[in-house]
Amino acid sequence: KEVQDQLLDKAVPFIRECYHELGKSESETEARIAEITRSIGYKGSYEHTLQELEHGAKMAWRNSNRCIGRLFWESLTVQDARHVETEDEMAEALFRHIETATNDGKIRPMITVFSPVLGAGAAPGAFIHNAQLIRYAGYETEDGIVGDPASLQITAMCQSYGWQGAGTPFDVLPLLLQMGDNTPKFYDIPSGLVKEVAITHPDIVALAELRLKWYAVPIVSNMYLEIGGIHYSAAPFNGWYMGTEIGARNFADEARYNMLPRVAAAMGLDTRRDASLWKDRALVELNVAVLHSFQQQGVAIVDHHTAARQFKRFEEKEEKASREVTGDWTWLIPPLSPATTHIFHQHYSNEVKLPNFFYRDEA
Ligand code: HEM
Ligand code: NRG
Repeated sequence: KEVQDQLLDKAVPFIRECYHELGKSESETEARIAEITRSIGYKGSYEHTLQELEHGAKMAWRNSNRCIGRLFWESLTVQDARHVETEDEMAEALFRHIETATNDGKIRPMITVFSPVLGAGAAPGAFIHNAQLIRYAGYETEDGIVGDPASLQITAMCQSYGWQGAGTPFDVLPLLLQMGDNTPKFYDIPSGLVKEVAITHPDIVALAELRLKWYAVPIVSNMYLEIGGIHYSAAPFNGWYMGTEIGARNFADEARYNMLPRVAAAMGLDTRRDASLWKDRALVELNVAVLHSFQQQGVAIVDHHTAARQFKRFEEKEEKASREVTGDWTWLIPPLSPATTHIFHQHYSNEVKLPNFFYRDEA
């Protein structure tokens, strides 16, 4: 009973806000609320219409405090996969997501929404074990870690279910999928679906010799989507990369690919003294290389200066719509030259509005 009241307490404000934004009439709104109230009383839950799901997902992106890419929230493509019942069907829908979102490099922001977890007696929910649909494996070996150290746990889990990787620094992990209480199943992603970008620098030739590459599309799959009190536990979404995510973090962090010493060596920098700022110089050129390579190979990417200006336009657009922009300053500022963006010099309220995305507990 309490649970049902809590659900209704979230469903009602969502429907009012959603239907207001969609320009629906008072009577249609109240009729829908009455219908949802009946449904929750009768079966403990309710189902979103396709329109509610689509607009709710867009609102969740718009409310994502850590996201600098929110100007484009209205352009989100929603794949409704709520009818999916088996791991095989999940894999099929996710392969379709990867292909549609990649769009040969002209990346489309997209989300695929599977059936929600509805609790006792209800149909089992869908679960994706991977943190992103496409990510590189990480292996503990005698000579240290090979691949992405962030993937050690998921890699070991895939191996425990029978997967074997080639053991290169850039093995694409399989999807590890689960319906309800089933044993997870792994699915290799057809390699033709995984677009990758080889990293070269416009004038530092030696940088290509590091043999770096990265995948084109970040498809986040470790968050659940909450709309009107309903939790969609599998709702992977993607936009395109901001260059610093790859160049200033994935390649640069000591706990990730840790490439700054090798980039500095390729540049012939004096790495004996911190005060030579060799790390900073290596960082800038590594980030130049990432942006250059994606652009040259026709894959959408945004630099942090352009992204910050787009975020400024988002702030102005929201102001016009009489909505307050909330944000998490610590995440919105880029990890490279943060003070060159307006975001650094401003304050943001980190209040959490709904609908939104939240981290899942690990399975
Ligand atoms: C976080 C950029 C699209 C939702 C981020 C971050 C960046 C970013 C740079 C910080 C990531 C980090 O530091 O690890 C962009 C760009 C997009 C885009 C350039 C291009 C269209 C989207 C879409 C959604 C979304 C389509 C959802 C529908 C989020 C969320 C986070 C986030 C929920 C926080 C993730 C977390 O807490 O781990 N985004 N984003 N973004 N973005 Fe976006
Ligand atoms: N930093 C992570 C990706 C996080 C989400 N970033 C986006 N999201 N751009 C990484 O793989 O580097 N998005 O939906 O576009």
